[in-house]
Amino acid sequence: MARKPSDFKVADVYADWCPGCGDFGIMNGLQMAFADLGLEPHQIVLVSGIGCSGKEPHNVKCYGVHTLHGRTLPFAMGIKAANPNLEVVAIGGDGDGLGIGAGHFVNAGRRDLDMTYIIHNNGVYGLTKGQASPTLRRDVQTKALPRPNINDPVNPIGLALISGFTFAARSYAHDVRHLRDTIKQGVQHKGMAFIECLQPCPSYNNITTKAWYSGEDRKDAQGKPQSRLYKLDEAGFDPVVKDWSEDFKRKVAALEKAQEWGDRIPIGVFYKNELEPTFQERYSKRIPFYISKPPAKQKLCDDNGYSHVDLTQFLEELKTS
Ligand SMILES: Cc1ncc(C[n+]2csc(CCOP(=O)(O)OP(=O)(O)O)c2C)c(N)n1
Ligand SMILES: [Mg+2]
Repeated sequence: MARKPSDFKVADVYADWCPGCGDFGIMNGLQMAFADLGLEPHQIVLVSGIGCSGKEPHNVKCYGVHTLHGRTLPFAMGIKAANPNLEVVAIGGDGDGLGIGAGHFVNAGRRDLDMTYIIHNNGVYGLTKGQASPTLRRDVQTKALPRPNINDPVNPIGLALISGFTFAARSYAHDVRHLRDTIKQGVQHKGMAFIECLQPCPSYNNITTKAWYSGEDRKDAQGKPQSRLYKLDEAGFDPVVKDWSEDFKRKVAALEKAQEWGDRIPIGVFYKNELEPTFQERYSKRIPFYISKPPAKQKLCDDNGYSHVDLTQFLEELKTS
């Protein structure tokens, strides 16, 4: 049955983000992408961390888990490893994924499970009232900061590339069609896909606002705003690694693009490599029935509740060691 975005709406939950928050756009982008991909709600698990962004699973009809701050990825990777037949999408804030959760981010790239991770990049800790997040640039002073930010930012696309993510893309919360298409590409990608979603925070980030992204401050002679965002595919950028010999070249080109900020900000796919075997493929080589009978589908006990695993010998060994 063909699905519609409204099939992924949750009727009885009030989305309590601030008016104008980019989280609404990301929610719509997810619902549109899932519908276009022909997925059923029961096939998807949306896993979030703590932050305003952490509320996405409340508002999208599918399985959802709102986990601990910074622990989005280990939780989501555990679900995917236990049941590789599920479509797992991890989601969280820039503080959640690049501050407290940064170690998990790096190790997620290294493992390359076949799933998707989306970071809401608003430059602030929105939920806790606007402290500087790890992506806020040095010397920038958003309105909750008593002084300009003293630290340098993390580059999310750059970190994804060097950590081993096999797909790295960026989109924008207020360009929902672009975001929908980017999420679709991320979900369809064979391997660990990372999507940075630029997102204004109307309450606490008064610097990179919606008006700033759309270039309201720099109109042309006809009075038309000159958007700071431009699309990589329209600029002729090719992110796809077709042969290992060109991998380094594509990574360097992607890193160069990831450095661009300010007057021109690229969105779209920076890097894509499907030559790398995924965690699922590597694991299936060791355990051939891993996909057909993954851990989540195996019986742990008999009908009387007794474990199928006989721990007697193990316990005896423990006693004597
Ligand atoms: C272990 C732990 N440390 C700190 C907090 C407080 N806290 C809640 S949300 C948050 C940051 C949220 O920022 P971000 O991840 O960027 O999400 P946003 O609200 O901007 O979407 C912090 C520090 C917490 N909940 N748990
Ligand atoms: Mg944030």
